[in-house]
Amino acid sequence: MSILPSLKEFKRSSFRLRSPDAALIVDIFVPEGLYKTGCEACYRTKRPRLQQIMVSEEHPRYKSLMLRNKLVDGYEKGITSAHGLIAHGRGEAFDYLLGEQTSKNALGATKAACAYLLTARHPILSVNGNTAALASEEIAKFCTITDIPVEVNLFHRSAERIKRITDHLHAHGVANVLTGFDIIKLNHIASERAKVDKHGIFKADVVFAPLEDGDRAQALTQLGKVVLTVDLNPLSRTAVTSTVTIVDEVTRAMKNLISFAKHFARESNQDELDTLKASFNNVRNLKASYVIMLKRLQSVML
Ligand code: PTJ
Repeated sequence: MSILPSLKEFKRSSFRLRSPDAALIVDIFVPEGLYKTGCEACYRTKRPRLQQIMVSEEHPRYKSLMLRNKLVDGYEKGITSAHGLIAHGRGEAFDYLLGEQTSKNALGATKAACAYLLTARHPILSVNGNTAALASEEIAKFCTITDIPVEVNLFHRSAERIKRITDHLHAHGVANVLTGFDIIKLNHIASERAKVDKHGIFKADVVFAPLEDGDRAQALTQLGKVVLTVDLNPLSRTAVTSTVTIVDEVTRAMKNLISFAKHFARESNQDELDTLKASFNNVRNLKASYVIMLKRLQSVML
């Protein structure tokens, strides 16, 4: 028997809220039986007849649903592209195989990435529509600790989206956002991601680009830059061509990155950071992710 309510039940368990002056009417649907302890979180949407979606913390897929809500919200605000929603689905599939948790090797990669960022001369954090929608708060915290600037760099580039993402990042406390007024076009990139800021990605020696596409990761590496990425798909061209690939979900990875940055800010040790960089092996790290996925598949084989 399905735990999901039928459409009839779903409609019955709805109620309507009015603002005091009755100017705003909000329909709230609380599917009975699905949520045990009331509504801990809600997501507002502009979709007709459905202004709020409640998600209970008790729901077994609470974290996943909240991430989806953030992305749909980003899409409705013109931050995330429609393609970004599909890209997230691919990520989710890989996350399922990883057990939806940070592995030991992902943590090691995050530590190495942090070491690269803290020892760089010109580090930059490249943000796209998915990363902005999912992790703006974490980006703000990380950039405040490290003083690293952000560049908005998009696959589906438009002046409108760049502005919306920049405003969104500012609203979440990211102070230094380069929006690409001083643009240079990089060679060997067959997408709009080739357009980079002269004072950002172009000048950078270390580029941190979560949810990157393979084309640019490869081109940036060929330009002699260190490329750090977050990608749940350890088989992707981005994962294979980057200097450090964190095979983890971007919000989990950013939280861990903040912890490492705080730790290193307290007791910064150049030798330790250099050793971390020198001892990191991306191929070995990716293989460890393949093994995790393989073991998980073996353990659930019917
Ligand atoms: O905002 P734009 O226009 O720059 O577009 C951004 C997307 C993500 C649509 C664009 O860069 C793109 O098409 O990317 P790809 O080539 O689909 O690659 C995205 C990768 O990120 C895939 O390998 C996914 O598995 C992975 N991924 C998706 N969601 C997450 C993720 N990795 C970590 N955390 C996630 N939440």
